[in-house]
Amino acid sequence: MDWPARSPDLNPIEHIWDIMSRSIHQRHVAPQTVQELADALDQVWEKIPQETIRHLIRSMPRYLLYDVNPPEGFNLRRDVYIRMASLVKTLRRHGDWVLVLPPWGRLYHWQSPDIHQTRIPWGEFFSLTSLQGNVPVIEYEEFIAESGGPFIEQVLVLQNYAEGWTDGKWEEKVNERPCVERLMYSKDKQGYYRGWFWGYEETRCVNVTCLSAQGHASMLAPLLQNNITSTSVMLDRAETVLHDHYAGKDYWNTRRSMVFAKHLRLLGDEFRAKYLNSTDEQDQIVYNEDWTLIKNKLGSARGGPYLGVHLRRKDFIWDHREDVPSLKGAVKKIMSLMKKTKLDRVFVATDADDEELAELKRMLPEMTRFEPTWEDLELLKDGGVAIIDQWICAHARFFIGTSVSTFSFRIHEEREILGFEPKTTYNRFCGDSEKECEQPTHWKIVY
Ligand SMILES: Nc1nc2c(ncn2[C@@H]2O[C@H](COP(=O)(O)OP(=O)(O)O)[C@@H](O)[C@H]2O)c(=O)[nH]1
Ligand SMILES: [Mg+2]
Repeated sequence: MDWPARSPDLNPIEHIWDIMSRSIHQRHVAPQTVQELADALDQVWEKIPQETIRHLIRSMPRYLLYDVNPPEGFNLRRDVYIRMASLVKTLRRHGDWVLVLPPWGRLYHWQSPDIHQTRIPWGEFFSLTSLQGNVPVIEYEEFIAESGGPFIEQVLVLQNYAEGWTDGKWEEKVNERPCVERLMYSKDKQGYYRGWFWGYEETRCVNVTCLSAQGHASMLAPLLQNNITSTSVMLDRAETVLHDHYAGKDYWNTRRSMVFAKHLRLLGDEFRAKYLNSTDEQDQIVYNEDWTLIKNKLGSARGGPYLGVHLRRKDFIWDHREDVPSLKGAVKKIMSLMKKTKLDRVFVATDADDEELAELKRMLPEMTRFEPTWEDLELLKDGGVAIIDQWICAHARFFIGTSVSTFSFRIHEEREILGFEPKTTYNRFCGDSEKECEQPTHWKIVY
């Protein structure tokens, strides 16, 4: 290799470092190799000014990984991504941080039998180039490849404070504390920590500690920047920290960048055209592959000639929530909405079991559903089918969802991006005997 000439403002050590970090960026050298070189330079190290070392560390790529409490579903996880993207943006003000996307899998709701549903990369559900237009992200397998192996230096398990809020007073704080819950990581014979790591069994971790945290995501930035020198840091239970600014400009930028993967959008569009007489052109929906170019005025989108319904069942009915309707109650509402909106087609997205589905079809014969064949399902997975359902609901002329379902919330956001009149979006079913049936909040899009 030809060594570039040293620029006069760099001392020899800085010069070497400069070459090394450029090699990392160009993916010629793994950060591990650099670490080894740095170790070899240890003797001369002491002679380098502190300021230079700080500068050097800042110029190294660093990886932020994260995971979420296992029982949490797909759509809350999408929300946690927004919090982490925001944290990485803050971190990037002082260093070359990259967000590593936690592979999908082992979600409680993804129960379709006989299909492989772990280690699913984000690219199967979302457009990676779109995500990258917001913040640098890589898949976990890319992290393994470029960081030298399935090896995470530091896991920080986030938790609440054992003592709760002191004196009932809310304040933002973060401290290393003893672990409150049983640790989901254990040491192997070599002294490395092993854990779930998204089904990548060979992943090892050097150090696991617990961190009590109370506050917004970017509150963790100073600690990650100054107190931790590891190249790769994973935040487990990342849902513990809150949004930096819920529904602000940064929130919406990240949300807009979460474009569904193209094959899922295409399948959704084909279904709309074939069964619902709905195309973007007829529906007056302006769309662009590049999310940064979509700035539709609220009220500009007309939507396809059908009523979109998200009817959440399963765990939402098992604990007899009073804000969730009976099937009969839901059908009654759907029929009255069809009359009011003069729409004769209804698209239903639901997680209802077979028995409830049969009942629903009996009471509402005009309903349409996206029903994947087994082959489709094997290809798309439960997550892909859920996204197609969301996509079709997002294009309906009028939408009604289920109370406090993050699945419905994500549809609201999608419709907000497409430019629907809020009245056609922020609607939900009421429980059969619910007294005050408050409708969902309109979180206005910010550009
Ligand atoms: N295909 C499909 N899946 C659904 C629907 N409703 C719920 N699900 C499944 O159930 C999960 C619900 O969990 P989650 O995403 O956490 O949303 P929430 O529990 O409603 O807030 C989804 O991720 C889907 O896997 C639906 O209408 N269509
Ligand atoms: Mg859930």
